[in-house]
Amino acid sequence: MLVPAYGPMPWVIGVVNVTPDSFSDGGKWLDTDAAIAHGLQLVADGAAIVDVGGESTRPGAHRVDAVTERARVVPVIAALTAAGVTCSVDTTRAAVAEAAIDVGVAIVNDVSGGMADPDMARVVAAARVPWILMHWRGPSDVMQNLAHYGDVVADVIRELRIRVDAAVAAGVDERSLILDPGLGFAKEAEHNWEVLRRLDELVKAGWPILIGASRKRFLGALLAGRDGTPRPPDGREVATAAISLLAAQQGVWAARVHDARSTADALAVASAMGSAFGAAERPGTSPAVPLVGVAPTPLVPAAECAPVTSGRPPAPDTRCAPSGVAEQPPHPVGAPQRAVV
Ligand code: PMM
Repeated sequence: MLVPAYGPMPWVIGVVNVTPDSFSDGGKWLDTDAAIAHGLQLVADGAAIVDVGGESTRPGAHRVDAVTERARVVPVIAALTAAGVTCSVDTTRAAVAEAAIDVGVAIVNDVSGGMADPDMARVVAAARVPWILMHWRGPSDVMQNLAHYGDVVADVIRELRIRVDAAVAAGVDERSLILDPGLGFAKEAEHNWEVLRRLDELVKAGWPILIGASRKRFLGALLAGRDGTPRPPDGREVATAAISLLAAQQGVWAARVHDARSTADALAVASAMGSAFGAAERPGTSPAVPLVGVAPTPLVPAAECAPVTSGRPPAPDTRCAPSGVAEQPPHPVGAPQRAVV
């Protein structure tokens, strides 16, 4: 399968952390039934995709074993997929990704960009599922020691290109890749803000871009009280939605958030106002046009797709869809989005 097409607005990816220790919602969805119910709620709130993870990646986190991680995510993904929800699995382990694929996961979200498990590329290539490659410099317990950059945006793009080349060399279809600058991963607040300010440069590099700013520590610091106490994670939703909107303006493909409703609402406002967020920025697209009531670029059936030149994914007018997949409808204001995968 190839990457879900761009929507008129970025897709909202809702997060379900089936973990006891994630920084913002640890323990809330560790129970399988609670996690499933939360995934369904995220969709009702406007998420197009639900990202299910079984291992915390917060700074300083220690690893869980693969058996535990798999046991957390597989039943949740199986149930959500059976209910018609498009799911991604947030894992750096090939064995967990494989088990998730077996129960219908549509996308692999790998915060290590394929670096943590050398077998991941093989699994993704064999299953032909879209693969989110995040910018990563090392595991959570050491990553903040690695936050040294010359020009953070240029460095992130360069290091992500290396991950793309490695994926392609391992047999992964380049058109199935989504890139993510990895906000908060080996990055201090100033790096996160610089990346967000210059997201358009990442978008222009040519791949669909996902951002994951939701509730992150740099927002807690931004919104700190007068005494300097960081705002707790559940008070960072408005800031998260503001970032989603500003990222939409720069042409990102999707925003990964814990609270789907606030981001979906912000994007619905932009859509209702006829904003053409990102249309001018996306590779190969011509000048911005109002998106409300305008059908998205038709998708080309996979069989008719031209091969991709390395380093430059197809322009949207040659954007590919898997055979038999319907083109996505324009983003309906107020209604949940559905992804095309
Ligand atoms: N951030 C977290 C986890 N997974 N995946 C992607 N692609 N991008 C991110 O920024 C990202 C991620 C951090 O932990 P959380 O699940 O509590 O948000």
